[in-house]
Amino acid sequence: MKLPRRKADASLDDRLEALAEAADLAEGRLGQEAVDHARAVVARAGARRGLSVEHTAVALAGATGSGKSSLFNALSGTELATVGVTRPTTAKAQAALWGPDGSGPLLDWLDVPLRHTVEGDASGLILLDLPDHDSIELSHRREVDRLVAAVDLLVWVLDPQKYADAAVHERYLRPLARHRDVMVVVLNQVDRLPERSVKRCLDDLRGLLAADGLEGVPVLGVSARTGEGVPELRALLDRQVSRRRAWSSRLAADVASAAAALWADTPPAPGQVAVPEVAVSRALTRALAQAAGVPVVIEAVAKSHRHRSIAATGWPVTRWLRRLRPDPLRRLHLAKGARSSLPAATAVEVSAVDTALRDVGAAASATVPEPWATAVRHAARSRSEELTDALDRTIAAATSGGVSSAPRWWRVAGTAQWLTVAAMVAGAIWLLVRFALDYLMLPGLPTPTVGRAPWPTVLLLGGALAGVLIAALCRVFAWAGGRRRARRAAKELRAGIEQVAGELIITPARDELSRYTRFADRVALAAS
Ligand SMILES: Nc1nc2c(ncn2[C@@H]2O[C@H](COP(=O)(O)OP(=O)(O)OP(=O)(O)O)[C@@H](O)[C@H]2O)c(=O)[nH]1
Ligand SMILES: [Mg+2]
Repeated sequence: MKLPRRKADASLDDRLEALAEAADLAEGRLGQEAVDHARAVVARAGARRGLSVEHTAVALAGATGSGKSSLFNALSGTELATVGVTRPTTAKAQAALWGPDGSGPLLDWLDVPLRHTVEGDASGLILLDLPDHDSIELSHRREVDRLVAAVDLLVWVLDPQKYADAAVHERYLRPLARHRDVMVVVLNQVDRLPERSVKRCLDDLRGLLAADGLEGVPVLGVSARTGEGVPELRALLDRQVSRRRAWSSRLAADVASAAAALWADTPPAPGQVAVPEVAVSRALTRALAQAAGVPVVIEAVAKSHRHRSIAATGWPVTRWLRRLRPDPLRRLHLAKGARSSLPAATAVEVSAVDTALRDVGAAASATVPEPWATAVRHAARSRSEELTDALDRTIAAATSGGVSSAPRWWRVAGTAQWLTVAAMVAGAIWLLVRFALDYLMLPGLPTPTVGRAPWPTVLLLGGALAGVLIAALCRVFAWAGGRRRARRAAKELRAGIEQVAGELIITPARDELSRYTRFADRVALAAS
């Protein structure tokens, strides 16, 4: 993905802010080194911006014996720096100041106590002679690294013998590929080369620099001994110093490097990150429902309704038997907070949930590069420990009424059933009275008939038959009602489970995706 040029480059302020936020967002996701580096850049930029912008700190850096101190003297027209034959010579950096007013805090921050004022113009140039970067002395290398990271402009002093040394190219020049605007490379000691070799040597050096990613960086052939090329170098530095922008170009290059290190590759343009929409999948809901025992609960809802329906509308003669049996829903102890008696998820169910979670993670992270993809997958599982409890609560809430309200027809059927019992009892008493009168040989009562059937018999048998028929009919209704309630409960439970999955699985994954898109956007802005 190529970074499109923005119409108006973002300000350094915006880019620094973006880098700081990108570092915070990358915390725990990307390598700590890149995150720390980005934070160090932000901190350094904050410090440098608070110091003199009227001064430009220029460092002469290079291998031991390349002639940094000699060039320092040649540029400043002094003998301030010790030029030695024993290597290494320079142990502590020192500064030559052209116009020292107001440079104190900047030099304090650079931690360069050795300072000399150069008489003459007060351009604001601060020239620093550094120790050798390839030193056998660790303290020298530390000093060099500290100052190379902090100064506004870098002059790499190479010499004909060592200009191709891997040390300077690999350790310094290549990582500073984004700093070509604040860098000058000089090939010192050209007086030691036959004239015809100078150009060839400089071309060779340019080729090496291009391979380092530093194509177009100014390369000058100079001699600190004869003074050749020194005025040109001085003029080049003066141009940079008079612009008073090297400090901000340097910080901008630092921000770009740090942003690139955070991204590791070319960052996408802001707002161009493809982020998948993650939703609760059907497979996930199904797996969670199975593992949470939803089918058992739904079945119990249907059975409970039938159980209570029969208890309310069954044949009164036998319905009390039904009351002795427990309600199938209550038997599951689904009340909130209580330990339910739902069977624990089987290994197959657990692994189905696992697969569903993995699928969600894979779908969510599909268009996201590593290591963010891993972070998204982790996020999808980050709260999976909470699933069991949350699902239990959802089931408890969905069935909290436990038993549904009694439908009105139960009352009607119940009353009808009592009427059938009343008819039976009336018929039975009537028959008993008749039987007693007969037994006592008393004159019998007149017995009205329905067709040819006597009334008491009709009442007794008809009541019994009607009771059984009503009970049978009610069973059909109860069965249908149970099914309906089970469907409603299933729907409610599905909605509840989707909500739990949304909260505990999808939202963390989405949050991580948003974190990634924000990060990508911030990095792209910082790198612009
Ligand atoms: N012929 C020639 N010799 C030079 C030139 N510049 C420096 N030298 C010599 O190279 C040797 C090292 O010079 P320095 O200026 O001390 O080198 P340096 O880079 O400061 O070395 P360190 O302080 O050890 O890092 C000295 O003997 C200088 O006289 C040059 O342009 N031409
Ligand atoms: Mg020196």
